Amino acid sequence: MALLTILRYPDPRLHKVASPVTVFDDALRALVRDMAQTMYEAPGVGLAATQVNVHKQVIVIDVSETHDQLLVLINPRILQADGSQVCEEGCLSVPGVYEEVERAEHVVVEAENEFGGTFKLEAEELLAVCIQHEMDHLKGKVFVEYLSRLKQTRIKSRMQKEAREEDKSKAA
Ligand code: GNR
Ligand code: NI
Repeated sequence: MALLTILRYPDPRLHKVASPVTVFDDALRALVRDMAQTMYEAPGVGLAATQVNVHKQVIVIDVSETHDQLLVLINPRILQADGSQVCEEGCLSVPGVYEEVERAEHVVVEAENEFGGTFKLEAEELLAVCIQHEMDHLKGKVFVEYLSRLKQTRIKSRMQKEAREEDKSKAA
């Protein structure tokens, strides 16, 4: 098992579009395990492969309080989306930023698991939000892109400043 490095906004690699998974092998299952470990350790309720610089359609999610309900979504596609909800979102790639985003209230998703089996999942509330947030990552979209240009600019400069300060304290 290994912890993976999470890319920080505004890293341009967060805007790459992920390719579908075609081979369901041990390397894929190792990636899923490492992503799950990285998500639990962060801690976060979801992680997309894009965030660990792997540009394949792989997502792990666990919104349970007990952290024992791991969901693995490979090549996810939305079959149905309806209603709307506003949720305060955060992102492991944009630490410290929490902003409200409007999403579908209810989604039906089809995906493969890490063994290549296809399943359907119906979700609402935080799980539905999380699925949409992670699927955006696979398309190269970060949640701050839903905010005003002014907020995006402020968040970008705050992240860049924090990255510079971290580099300085590492050098010292
Ligand atoms: O840990 C996370 N929490 C969260 C809270 C509200 C809406 C979405 C999320 S996803 C986020 C982890 C993450 O960055 N996934 O990409
Ligand atoms: Ni995120």
